[in-house]
This record gives sequence, C-alpha cells and structure tokens, in this order.
Amino acid sequence: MKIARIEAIPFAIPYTKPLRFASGEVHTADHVLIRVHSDDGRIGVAEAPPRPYTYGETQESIVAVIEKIFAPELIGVSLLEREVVHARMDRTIGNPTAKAAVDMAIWDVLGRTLDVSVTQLLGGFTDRMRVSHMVGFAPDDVMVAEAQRVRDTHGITVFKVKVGRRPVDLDVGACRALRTALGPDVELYVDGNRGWTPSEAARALRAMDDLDLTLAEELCPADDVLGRRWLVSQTTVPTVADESATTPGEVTRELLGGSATMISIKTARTGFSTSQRILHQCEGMGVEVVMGNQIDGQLGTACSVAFGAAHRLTSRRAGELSNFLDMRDDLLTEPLEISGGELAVRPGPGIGVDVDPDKLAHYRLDQ
Ligand code: MUC
Ligand code: MG
Repeated sequence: MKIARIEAIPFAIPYTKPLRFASGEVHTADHVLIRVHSDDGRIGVAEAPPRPYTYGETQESIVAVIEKIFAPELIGVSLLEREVVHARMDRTIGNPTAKAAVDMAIWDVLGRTLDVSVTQLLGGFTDRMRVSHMVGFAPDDVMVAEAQRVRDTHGITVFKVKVGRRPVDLDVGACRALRTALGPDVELYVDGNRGWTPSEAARALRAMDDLDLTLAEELCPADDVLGRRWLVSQTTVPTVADESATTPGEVTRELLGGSATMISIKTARTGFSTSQRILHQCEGMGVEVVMGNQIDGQLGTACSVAFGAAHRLTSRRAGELSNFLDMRDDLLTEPLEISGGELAVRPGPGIGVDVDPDKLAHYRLDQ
C-alpha cells in the first residue's frame, strides 16, 4: 500500500467551441494526467487543468513540480498517510491543481486497493448529483440557443451565466434573454470572474433584480476588500467566493470578513482531502456550498461528482459538471453521460473510471 511511482503526462484535446469568461478563455483542454502507482501494481488517476489566469500554473509547471518535487518526496509513503502526503507537498507553496490531482489519484488507487468507491470512502451519501451548466460569453441568441440545446439534450435546468463584461448592460441583456427564453422554471445564477468593480456589480444586480438569480459568484476581485463587503450589504442574492477561497484560510477570511456568504468547492484545486476540510469548515459555520468546475475533462468531472455525491451538503445543490460536453473527445474508456439533468457516480472501485490507452497515446504530448 505504498506509493511506488508518480507520472505526470501532458495531453491536449480541442474544444468544439471555446468557453469565454471575464478572466480568460479556453480553446483546448491542455491538461495533465496524473498516475499514481502503488507498490502492489495498482494505478490511480486524476487530471490537473492548468489555469494560469486563476492560479498561475501552466501545463509545464504542473509536470515540473510533480516530477521534480512531489514525486521524489512521496515515493514510499503509504496510501493511508494522507497527512504525510500533504505535509510534504505543502512545503512547496501554490501549485493547487498539481497537489489536488496527486491527492485524488492517491484516493483512487486506495479505493482500487480496498475495492471500495471513493464516494463510499468519503461519506457515501448518494450516488448522483443534479447538473448545472456554464454558459460562456457569446451574442445573446447564441447563449440562449446553447442553454436550450443543453436543456433539451441532457435535461439540465440549472445554468450559471458568465458575466463581468463592460458595459454591464451586455450581461444584464444576456441574462434577461436567457430568463425570457427559458421561462421561470430554470435556475439562473451568475459568475463574474472578478470582471467588475463593486459599484458595477451592484448596478448590474439591481438591474437584474426581477430575474430571480439564485447566486452571484466572484463579481469583483478579492483585493476589493471593503468594496466586496459593501456589495454583500447591497444585495439579497447570496455571494459565492470561488477563486478567492481556494484554501481553508482563504475561506475563513472571505466568510468572517463578510466578503462572501457561500463557498464554491472545486476538487480540481483542493482534491478530495482539502475539499473535505473546507466542506466541514463550511458545515460548522452554517455556510452553503456549491460544487464548482475548473473546466474539467471527464476524469476531473468524475472526481467532482464522486466528492459531491459523497456528502449531504455538496449534493444538495446542482453541481457544475458539464464543461466536458464541449470537448471533441476525452480519455475515458466509457464516456460520462448526463441524462435527466443528472450525472451518476461510476459504481466501480476508486473514482470508477479507466483511461483508454489508445486515446492517451493519441493525445499525449510527451511522446
Ligand atoms: C468558474 O467557476 O469560474 C473559469 C475560471 C476558473 O478559474 O474556473 C472557471 C469556472
Ligand atoms: Mg467561478
């Protein structure tokens, strides 16, 4: 039950259409596949998505930190010694998606070793989640057509609309068009990826007061400390901290500072181990959470649903689990399927998915 080897394999799979948002855009899933081998021959997998505009990591930096620093520090550690794993990785600051993927691949190989699913190991609350779909920047009619297609094809009725453009009327118009076209029965919420000032955000929320938005995520930067507090005091829409709350310490700062009222948990940046700490922290403080998406592929999405379904609090709301729908292909032997607006946890041991060797050979960049 010891870690024998860790691989970091860069791969690239194009998107059928780019996802655009206030802090960047994604055209290709240029991710890193992590494989953790145990000394009894089992392999656990996870994927790390580089998001330079959010965490400063690149595909090259993820491969380098895993090969040069984490792997040598972790060889020989037991799969059960998660505290040791994290103490060693935390000697290096930053690099959240690299650390998270190593953590999740260790849980996967542990689950395979014990012949138990990660969802069962983590909490075993349910076996599925409702799905929320992210709608990126585009002309209003294109955003509406995408939401309608996703609703009609996959039964999804919860949409997170990307906002944060200037002038704010662009996004107010897009949200209004979506509400008019989709009717009152779908859930709509917004994510600004730090694009607005607090006063722009307040103006936009006021202009959308009649649209029944359920959440407003990261409308302005965390460094607008007093501005964000002021914004919370101006609105009755719960304000979600996403990229401003990526560690337990940041979660405490955002919540106790009054700059956010809910937390987005992303397994892509906090793995299973630290996501569980953040979840319990929020639960203890009486704060709601949403399972976010780091624009994950199918492997990352399988990790999110494995974690989200494991706990009562994370499975209550729809999780953001559908970004992979816009990828041209993926690495798994059996693709994930969203139907009736839900995504089920894979029943097998660990995360429950397998990487197709032919697909990996085709998309990997290092051979
Ligand atoms: C999101 O919820 O913000 C876009 C940038 C990022 O860091 O995550 C995605 C989605
Ligand atoms: Mg966000």
